[in-house]
Amino acid sequence: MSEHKRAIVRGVADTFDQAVAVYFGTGPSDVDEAKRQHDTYVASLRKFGVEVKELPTDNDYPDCCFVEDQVVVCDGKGLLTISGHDTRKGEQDVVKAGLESELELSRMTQPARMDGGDVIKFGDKYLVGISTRTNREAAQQLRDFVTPMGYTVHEIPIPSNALHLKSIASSPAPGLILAPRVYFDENSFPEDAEVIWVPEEEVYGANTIGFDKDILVADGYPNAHKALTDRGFNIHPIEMSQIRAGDGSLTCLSVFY
Ligand code: CIR
Repeated sequence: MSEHKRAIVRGVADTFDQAVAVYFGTGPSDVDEAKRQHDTYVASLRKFGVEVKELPTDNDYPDCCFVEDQVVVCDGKGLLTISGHDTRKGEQDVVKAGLESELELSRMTQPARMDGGDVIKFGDKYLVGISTRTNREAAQQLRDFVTPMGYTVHEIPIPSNALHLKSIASSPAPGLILAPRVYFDENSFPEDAEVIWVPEEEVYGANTIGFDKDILVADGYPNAHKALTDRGFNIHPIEMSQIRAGDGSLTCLSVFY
């Protein structure tokens, strides 16, 4: 059974063309198209049976659709992060309001800085990217949060040419990781992980969301798609070009709980 049953999402702001964009492009150029792509994303989650709660957007926060960065969820509890980018801290109030009736919430404390895009739940482990947005203090606070629930934390250094762990990797199914080799070394992932390496030029295609045998993927990454279909998965590509232009991937647009 997929772990992806309920999710929050947040609409694309009218100001999305001012989103922070450093890695995948120079910023969104067509906000209406970004909104259409977001609508298709939300419809796709619903198609896979996810109960989706839509939170109001806020034009004061161009990046506010990327809800994933604001909280990390573990077994009915949520740990609110301290955003790794100062302009994004104010996005959290609405995320907190949307989740506080659903989850028991607590907060990280300074000097922790974390974006949820650096966290992959992987069986009984949380893989945590140590990046320009997420520091080791935050990894330790996440460890303190998940250890009582029976999980461990595995830290992974993220090279400076990538935003988050999930900008360059995902776990489309239990035990499986999809990632480009060049961003990682042989010790990056846990020993028991089966890693499918995708070509470097398809790094964006490494971000996926799995629903058992069905996998939501970004359109336009044929080698990543083939690697998944060769393993018997059904892939469901959606257009992400304008979301990508704001450095966002599929996972960034939702928090599953
Ligand atoms: C940022 O730079 O913070 C946003 N423009 C993109 C955040 C993407 N979030 C994610 O990968 N989890």
